[in-house]
Amino acid sequence: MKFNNPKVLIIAGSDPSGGAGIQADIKTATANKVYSSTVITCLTAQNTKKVSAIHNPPIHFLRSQIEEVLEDISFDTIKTGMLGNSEIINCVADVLKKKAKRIPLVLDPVMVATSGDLLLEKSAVQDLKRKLIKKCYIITPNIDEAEILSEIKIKNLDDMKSASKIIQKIGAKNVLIKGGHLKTSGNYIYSILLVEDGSIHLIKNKKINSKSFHGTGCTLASAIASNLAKGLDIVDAVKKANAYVYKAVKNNLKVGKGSLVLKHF
Ligand code: PXL
Repeated sequence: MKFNNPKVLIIAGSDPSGGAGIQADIKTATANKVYSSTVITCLTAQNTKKVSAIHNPPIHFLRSQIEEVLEDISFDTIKTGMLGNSEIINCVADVLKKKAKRIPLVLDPVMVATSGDLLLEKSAVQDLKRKLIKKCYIITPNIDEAEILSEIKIKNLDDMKSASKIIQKIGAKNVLIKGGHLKTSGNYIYSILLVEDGSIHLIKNKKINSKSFHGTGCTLASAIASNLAKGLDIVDAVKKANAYVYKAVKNNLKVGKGSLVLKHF
């Protein structure tokens, strides 16, 4: 291990059900033995079934939160989750550009919740691309997000590879496209990791049969950020994070009436 006191800064939204968002991020970092600081971009009112309301803090207050922790603590990685709208994206991008230029950014381009509720205003996609994706070390879209970002339809592994190359051209150094939402038959889910050097790595997971899981995307991105903070290289960081999520999904918990949540312990 490169660092003996790894620290990740998480910039994301709150999910009071505890299944996704910043709550899932903290559980993941802790289970992976990494210290986490958390900047809250927004509060959501939600449970395992639905999101009913979103409350954004005043933008100057969001800025203060990020500036205060960055001024004090040296982070090894930063992870962003739900950013909500263009104003929030622009604020986060601006502070990171000024105060955290050299810290690797793990960007989960959160757009839609498992429940189907919209978590990013459609008009904000261009700012996400221009201001943050351009600067990130790794981006972790699912199929739907990868389609929106690459502007191509994704029906199979070849399409995933094409989309990953388009997204890398936007500026993301490494691109992980998660295949969980791909409508294919068979017993496996395939994800692909396109690395800086152009190599493509296939990640294969046995399907776990259940309706849906809440918080898998947040957990995966936080596990990647935690592993990078510990000094793992990108391929090992992603593979180890994938194994962590797989186990947490397999051991899932039913805490409410909707989606199942991940078991981090
Ligand atoms: O999983 C995406 C996500 C991210 N952040 C928050 C969420 C969700 C999904 O529900 O609520 C706050």
